[in-house]
Amino acid sequence: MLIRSILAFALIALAPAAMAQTPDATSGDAAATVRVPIGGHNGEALSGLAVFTEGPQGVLIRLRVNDLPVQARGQWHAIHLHETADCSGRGFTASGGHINPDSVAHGLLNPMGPAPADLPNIWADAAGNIHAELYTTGITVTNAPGRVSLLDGDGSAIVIHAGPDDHHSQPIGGAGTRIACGAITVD
Ligand SMILES: [Cu+2]
Repeated sequence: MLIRSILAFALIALAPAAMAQTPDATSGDAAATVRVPIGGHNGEALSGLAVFTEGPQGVLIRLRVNDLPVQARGQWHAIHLHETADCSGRGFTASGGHINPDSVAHGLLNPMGPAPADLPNIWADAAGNIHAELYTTGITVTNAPGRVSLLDGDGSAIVIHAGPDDHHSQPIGGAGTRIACGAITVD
C-alpha cells in the first residue's frame, strides 16, 4: 500500500512537468497544420490526403492521392484552391470558383497573375497515384497577415481537375472538369 502511495505521488509529481513540456514541444504546431481528406465522385475508390503546414512565408502542401480513375492516370492534372469547403454537388460545383479576392488573372505564368488559388500541376502515375509537395506564398492556414486565409467563414477546398493547367488562359487554364475534392475546414 505504501509503495502504491509512493508511486501515485511520483506520478502526480511528474505530471506537471510533462504537461509543462507539451506546449513548448508542440508550440503552434496544432494550429499550423491542417489535414484535409480528399475524395472522388460517388462510387469511386479515389482517396487522398492533403496536409497544409504553415511556414514563415507561405504554406507547404503535402499531397497523396490513390486510386484515380483509369482515364486520369499517366497524365498531369491541375490542382487549385477553391472558394468554399463544400465537396457536394455534381462535379464538385459547390466548392465554388478559385480563391481570388483581388480578381487578378489566373495562371502561374500569366503576367497579370497568379491568383492565390493557383498551384503547379501534379502528375498521376500509371497506377493512379499522386505524391507531391506544393508550396505557395499566397495563402495561410493561421491568418498570417498579407495572405488569403483558407479558413475563412466558409472554409475553402482543394480541387483536382481532369486535365493540366496551361498556367495562362482564363479562367482556369483549360483544366477541365473537377475529379477530386477536399474540404478545408477546422471542423
Ligand atoms: Cu480549379
